Amino acid sequence: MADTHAPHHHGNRVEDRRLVTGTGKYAADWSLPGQLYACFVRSDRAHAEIVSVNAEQARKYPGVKRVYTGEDALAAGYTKYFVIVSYPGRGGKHIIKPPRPVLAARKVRHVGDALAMVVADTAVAAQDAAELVEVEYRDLPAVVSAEQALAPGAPQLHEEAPGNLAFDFESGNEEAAGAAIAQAAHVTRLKLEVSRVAPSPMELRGCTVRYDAADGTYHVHVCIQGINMMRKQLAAITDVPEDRIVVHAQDIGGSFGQRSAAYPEYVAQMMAAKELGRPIRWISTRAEGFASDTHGRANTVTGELALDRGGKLLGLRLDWISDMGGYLSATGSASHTRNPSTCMTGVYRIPALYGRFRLAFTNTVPVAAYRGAGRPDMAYVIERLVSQAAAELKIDPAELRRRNFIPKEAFPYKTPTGSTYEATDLHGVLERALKFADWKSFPARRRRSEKAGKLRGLGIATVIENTGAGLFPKDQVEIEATSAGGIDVYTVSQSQGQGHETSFGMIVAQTLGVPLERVRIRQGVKPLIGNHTGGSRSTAGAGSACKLAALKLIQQGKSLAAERLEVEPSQVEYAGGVFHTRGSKRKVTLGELAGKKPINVMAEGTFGPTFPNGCHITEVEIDPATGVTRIVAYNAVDDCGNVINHTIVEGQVHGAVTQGAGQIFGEQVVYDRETGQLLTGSFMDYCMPRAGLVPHVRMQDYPVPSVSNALGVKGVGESGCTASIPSLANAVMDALRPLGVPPVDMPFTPARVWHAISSAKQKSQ
Ligand code: MCN
Repeated sequence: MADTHAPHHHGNRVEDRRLVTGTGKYAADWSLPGQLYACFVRSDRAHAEIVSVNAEQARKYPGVKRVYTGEDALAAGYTKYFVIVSYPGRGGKHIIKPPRPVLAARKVRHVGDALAMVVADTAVAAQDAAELVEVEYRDLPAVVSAEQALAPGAPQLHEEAPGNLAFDFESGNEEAAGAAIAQAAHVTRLKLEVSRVAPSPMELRGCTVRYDAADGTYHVHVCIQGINMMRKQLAAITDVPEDRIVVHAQDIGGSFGQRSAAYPEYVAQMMAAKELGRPIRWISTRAEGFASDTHGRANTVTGELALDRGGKLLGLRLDWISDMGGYLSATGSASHTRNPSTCMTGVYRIPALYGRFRLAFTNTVPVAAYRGAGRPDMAYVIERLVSQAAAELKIDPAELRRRNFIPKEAFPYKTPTGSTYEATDLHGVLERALKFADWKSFPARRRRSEKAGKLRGLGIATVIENTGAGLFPKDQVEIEATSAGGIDVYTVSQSQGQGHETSFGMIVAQTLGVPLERVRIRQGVKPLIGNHTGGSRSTAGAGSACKLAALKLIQQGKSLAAERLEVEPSQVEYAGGVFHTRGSKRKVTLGELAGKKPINVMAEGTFGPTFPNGCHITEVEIDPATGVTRIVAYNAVDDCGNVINHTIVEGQVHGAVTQGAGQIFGEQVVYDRETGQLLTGSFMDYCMPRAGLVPHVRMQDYPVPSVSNALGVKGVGESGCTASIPSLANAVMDALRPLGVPPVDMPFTPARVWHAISSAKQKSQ
């Protein structure tokens, strides 16, 4: 293990006072003079032709300015959408992107599909009038499962996509994996479903658009993950030049991948803002969010893992079917093809790999990246297969992993699916975690639980993931040192709760040797090149550029100080915000140098990807009488490279573990199979995790510094999801297996677990 340690900081986040005292500024806090209010008319059925939209009554409603329909969207030409996949799939075929008018025209494809927009003086008038819009539909049969959508005879969503197949992608070597499976002494097979979930950040989605006719600029105030990603998409959809779109945002109340997209509502608002000459505001309701904010995961995967008798992994083949919903989202197709395929070998040396990834259209809300974006899904499949294989071969699951890890000397490791893992220490992480979790004495704990009438299970997951490479070629950061001694740092990453003001502030403060209080992080206010916050890349990317910019500031300060102190720059030394001459007492502070004119420096770089990895060991206790599962121990050891701020890292892991636990034990978006109605459209039906679900998450850092960036960090924002999902599922299966329960899938609700136990008991009688 590496002994390099970045300076640790244990302390409160500097942004928290603002955020918890109600002085943050979120999408709904942008209130513009003269603004009008939009309300969307949404489809109440899953799949139908629109015969007519009669807005006559709505138009007459007091306060209504205009009602827009799909025909307006068609007339404006707003029918494209932005999809980040640019690579070909099987046989060189490209992804199919059928048109998507920003207001559905002629056809609706999911419950919640927006087909008209009412604009009025007040939000209430807009809502009242929206209820007066009469839509005549011709119902079509609906399909809400990806597997069924790809089956012959399924209802067709888009003419352009025969068989509802949006994209057919593959990775690895089909022949080699096939041969390995055909010849292996043992093959473990599982069919798994990574449920569709609703990310549900605390802040509701919202947007206010102002059009400035004087210079033809749209000002879009919206919840985002970064100004550049939003502007690029809006420009791509509307053909408005990027320099005529200004995106504004300050605080974001959570996103988890869901806020990166330029949703159709925003474009419809652009259309109205220009035509009506007034700002247009729209704030979603929670129910609208369930039916129109992108969902996450939604994969059905058949996996086959080939091993020899000694438990050596020989090959892995996956048939991966992803549900994309009614339309492609910006990120979903990449999240469910390239993202999972880059880490398909997991932490193991598997000589033969092959994955086929098919993306299907269904009559459901579009699916996009959700915390982990395909990597938790992949980790779930691999780690369930490995633990299942261990059980079948009667090998300790930690030992089976140990035997198959990519050995230390093999790093940097080129995987059979074409990515290159940077160095880590898999054995070190595992051994530390086994000790941390007291793995060896589990049998005693299991017996204790048994005495109390409970089933106890031990789960393990050893995972690795790639952090996002980013859409933009580099990350720029600008620093401005002012005469008052302040250090203003500008980035275009966008914290949604990750605490960048603290961690990026620390990077700059530590590089400059000044107190954190003097540094102010400002996101998205200067037009710089750089990536949005996503793919756990902000620290490696923008964070690295922060460090480079601070170093550049010292360099620049030295030459200014040399002039002021009348010496050669080489004679100037710097420490703690002060430049002084070597051996003499003459000095000048950064603030004094910035006296007349602030000092500005800009630094940039291309960083990443990084490969965070870890081992999470969990224990659950199941009450066989009720099927209720309790997580009784959670132990995480994570290698996220050098740690900038341990408290934030722990918070990130804790939050993501809770989201993983939510998915494993209850969260699931459910559609009615016949009608395509959304059955989980509120928190009354959709089971959000509560604080009591997750016990104290014990976490240890195991830093092996990255070499791909200036800080030696690896991303951590998603690790907790990637590791918790397989670890908790493996714990449940470990508790159930002794009863003869066959593989069960998420969500492990009390009903499902109870049924699994009862049917196993019946069979054994
Ligand atoms: N950090 C650190 N040391 C490291 C790595 C990270 O101190 N070695 C700190 C960072 O400086 C930063 C935080 O941990 O404050 C997360 O950093 P990083 O891993 O670089 O991830 P990003 O900042 O790019 O955040 C994105 C990631 C993603 S992709 C999702 S989804 C997600 C997540 O972060 N969504 C979140 N965490 C979230 N947390 C909150 N509260 N809300 C969301 O919407």
